[in-house]
Amino acid sequence: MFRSIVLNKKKRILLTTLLAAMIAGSLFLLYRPSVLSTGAATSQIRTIHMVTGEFKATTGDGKEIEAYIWHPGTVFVEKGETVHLVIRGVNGESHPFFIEGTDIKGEVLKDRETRVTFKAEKEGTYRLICLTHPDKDHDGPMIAYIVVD
Ligand SMILES: [Cu+2]
Repeated sequence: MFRSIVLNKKKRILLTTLLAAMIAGSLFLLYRPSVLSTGAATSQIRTIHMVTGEFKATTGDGKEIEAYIWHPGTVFVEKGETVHLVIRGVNGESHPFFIEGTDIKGEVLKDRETRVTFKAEKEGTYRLICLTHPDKDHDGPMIAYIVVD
């Protein structure tokens, strides 16, 4: 009699613990941030978010200098992997661009998102170049590097 009560108590604790773990696991799967579901380990197409930014400074003699940028400036993609690049325009009105070595081109406008699909079968570094700000003489260089490895 005494023995069966002890066993039942152990089972109850075990069952309660198991149930709590299952509920916690279910809640995590239901409410985890969507950022966690875009990892490379899944078979889904990965989305890489970028924005346009701007650096500004004044030189010692009072001259204002600036450079537009893609942020992040370097992204990493697996060879043969398809990714969506979603680029939001924050600084600058318009950034027409192309990706060197591909036929991908587009334009990023302020407060808009531009989406392109990128896939490279060849390893290497692909430059995402803004045609308006390609170098320092045109408020750049606004160039991001897509490293395919
Ligand atoms: Cu630009």
